[in-house]
Amino acid sequence: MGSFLLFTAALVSQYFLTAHASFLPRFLHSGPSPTNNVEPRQAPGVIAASEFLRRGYQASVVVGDWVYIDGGEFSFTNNGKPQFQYASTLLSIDLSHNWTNSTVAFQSTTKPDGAPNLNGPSLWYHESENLIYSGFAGWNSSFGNDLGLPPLSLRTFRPDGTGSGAWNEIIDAGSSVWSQLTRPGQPLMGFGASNAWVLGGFASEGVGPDSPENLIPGMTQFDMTSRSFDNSSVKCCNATGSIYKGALQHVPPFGPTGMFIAMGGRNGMTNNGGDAGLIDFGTVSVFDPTTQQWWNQTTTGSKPSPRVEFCTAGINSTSGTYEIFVYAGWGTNLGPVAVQYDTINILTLPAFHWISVPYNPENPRHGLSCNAVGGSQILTIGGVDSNALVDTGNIQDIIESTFDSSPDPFAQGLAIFDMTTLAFSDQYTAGAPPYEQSEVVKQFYSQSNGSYINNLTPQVSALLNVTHFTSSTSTNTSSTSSTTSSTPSGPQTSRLSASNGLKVGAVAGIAVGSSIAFFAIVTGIGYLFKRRRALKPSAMATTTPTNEYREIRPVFLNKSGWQEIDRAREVFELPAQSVQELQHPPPAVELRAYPHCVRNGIRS
Ligand SMILES: *[C@@H]1O[C@H](CO)[C@@H](O)[C@H](O)[C@H]1NC(C)=O
Ligand SMILES: *[C@@H]1O[C@H](CO)[C@@H](O)[C@H](O)[C@H]1NC(C)=O
Ligand SMILES: *[C@@H]1O[C@H](CO)[C@@H](O)[C@H](O)[C@H]1NC(C)=O
Ligand SMILES: *[C@@H]1O[C@H](CO)[C@@H](O)[C@H](O)[C@H]1NC(C)=O
Ligand SMILES: *[C@@H]1O[C@H](CO)[C@@H](O)[C@H](O)[C@H]1NC(C)=O
Ligand SMILES: *[C@@H]1O[C@H](CO)[C@@H](O)[C@H](O)[C@H]1NC(C)=O
Ligand SMILES: *[C@@H]1O[C@H](CO)[C@@H](O)[C@H](O)[C@H]1NC(C)=O
Ligand SMILES: *[C@@H]1O[C@H](CO)[C@@H](O)[C@H](O)[C@H]1NC(C)=O
Ligand SMILES: *[C@@H]1O[C@H](CO)[C@@H](O)[C@H](O)[C@H]1NC(C)=O
Ligand SMILES: CC(=O)N[C@H]1CO[C@H](CO)[C@@H](O)[C@@H]1O
Repeated sequence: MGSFLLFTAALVSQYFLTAHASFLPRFLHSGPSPTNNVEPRQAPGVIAASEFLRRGYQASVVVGDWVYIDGGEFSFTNNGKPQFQYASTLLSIDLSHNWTNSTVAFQSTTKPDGAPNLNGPSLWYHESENLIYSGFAGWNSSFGNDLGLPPLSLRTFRPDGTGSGAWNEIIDAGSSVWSQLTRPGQPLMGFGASNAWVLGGFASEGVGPDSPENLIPGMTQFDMTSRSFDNSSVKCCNATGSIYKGALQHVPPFGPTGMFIAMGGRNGMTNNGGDAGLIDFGTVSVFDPTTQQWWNQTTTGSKPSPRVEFCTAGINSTSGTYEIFVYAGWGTNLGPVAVQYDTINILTLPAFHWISVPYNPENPRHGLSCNAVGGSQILTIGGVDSNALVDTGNIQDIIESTFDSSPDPFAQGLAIFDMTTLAFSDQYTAGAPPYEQSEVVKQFYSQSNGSYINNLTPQVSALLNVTHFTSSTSTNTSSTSSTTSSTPSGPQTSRLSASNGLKVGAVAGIAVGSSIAFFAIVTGIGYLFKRRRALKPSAMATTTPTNEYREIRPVFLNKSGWQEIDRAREVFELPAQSVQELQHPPPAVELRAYPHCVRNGIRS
């Protein structure tokens, strides 16, 4: 039951033999390097805007005046040819100065030998120590020659206030701590109040989420103060199995010690196509870290369609509400059907009401990260092309197509979205004034007269009754507002770190980057579109997918698709190894039929 047929690793290794011959050497690079107007690859992971194609599956976190970006993969052109690589350094962007998409500068900081370069890595900030913890979650990149998944270990990075910092291994690979733990791929993760929470996911070293045994049940807590892990069997989220590829958003101002909201993603195994397994946003799950209990909460309003690998960013308003912005992601089909997932929906708390932001979907992306970066701004980073054109059934080709079908229309993959004006903005503005609700959010609260309270689960309502807003000016929550000094995630004042006087925390508390990356799962029958892979930079910008489909081919087959498999073999002479099981699926695309795009008389 529920196992899926995947491509073989053989196809993947074939790719590495043929396509990575022209890799640029990895740089040995020490220290930060401000990199404006960079050469194509002045430093690892830093690409000139003119050569940049895509970035995806990274994680990002805001600490003080910097956003730090770790892990993931990127692509760029070299003499017109696409190149693919995993990120091997820690990048950072200065948030203390204004920048535009043409003036933004990345810094690149080397990582120590042995520090893993993972897709979808965990980056948890512990404010009281000014340390970022990394190394627990994630999986290995599909690109580059660093193939093995490094063993579990835990490292800290101490930001130095200049975009760089110092690494330190605090739990090495030999520790007995790891004997009880599995590195999770694509769990739902969040941190706050000195704890990180890791919900679900699947075993990174296993065969991906295609097999039930490989899904990780329960939730793991990492206590950043005692540096200890605790694995509990707590269930969440209307999930029959395990959950992954969704978001766990920290909401500091509500609840005795804040709260977390799990939303979206995938639930356990997927059955026979459709959107089975995708978790509806009509119910979100509320986690109270104090009692470690989960509660279901239904939502009202205009929710996002079910999806995976979206990003979230949350922010407290000056009106005593907390807004969570859900951006992009995909419904597990590549191609034109993915364009509709270029959306932004706001979940406003305490009402648990969705408001959708009106704009034309045109830049679908998934595997991106988002951070609230001060004032009303969200910085969105990367995201691969969900409207990718796929030319073969080769899994590596499919992965690459999401990196090279089109250069990111956002220069350097970066965009700023203003949560008050609800528009993408031309520039990042340093020192912007505090976030205020947009008109639509204001309007909702003034019209609801507090009637949303009737929709709240009693236990959630009780949590919402404890708030930590510094100025509850025009709030219309029923809050008995209390500023609890024992709540690290509550209002923050600037503080000095012991070592260097770095000002931290003002932004970090509200800026939980959520990199919702992806992993191979095979969920049905995929029909892929052939396209020319010879990538010409001039042509890329104006790629019109529908004009380039030349051929379709069944690729991924699940058990309910046995007939299709047989048919596929007859029709396409699919190589036998194409339907064997992968030892370790590459972090790949989820594919299913594109019924409306059938060409050449072949139908699903
Ligand atoms: C990822 O790591 C696993 C386990 O070390 C390995 O079997 C697999 O080949 C790697 N995959 C890629 C695409 O590098
Ligand atoms: C937590 O424990 C369960 C049961 O032993 C195990 O299946 C799961 O893999 C553990 N979680 C992690 C993240 O290791
Ligand atoms: C949440 O909903 C699911 C599915 O209806 C249910 O199994 C679970 O027990 C509920 N959780 C709580 C705390 O009510
Ligand atoms: C749980 O999922 C089922 C099936 O998708 C749905 O009918 C039900 O309403 C969900 N329950 C909650 C509490 O979300
Ligand atoms: C860069 O910003 C300018 C305005 O400063 C805007 O017109 C343009 O569309 C942006 N370009 C990209 C690629 O994001
Ligand atoms: C940054 O941009 C804002 C908004 O455009 C502007 O008001 C401010 O003067 C700029 N700051 C600097 C130092 O240029
Ligand atoms: C809120 O109150 C106003 C005026 O008192 C009324 O017009 C409106 O219908 C009410 N809205 C709801 C949702 O009850
Ligand atoms: C929350 O506060 C409101 C107003 O004080 C009160 O009516 C309500 O009963 C409280 N809810 C819970 C669950 O305590
Ligand atoms: C919002 O949260 C930030 C960070 O915790 C805090 O500094 C700020 O005072 C809060 N604003 C309000 C209005 O509560
Ligand atoms: C102005 C306004 O909307 N006031 C409402 C605030 O919320 C309470 C319920 O907590 C309502 O009773 C008020 O009418």
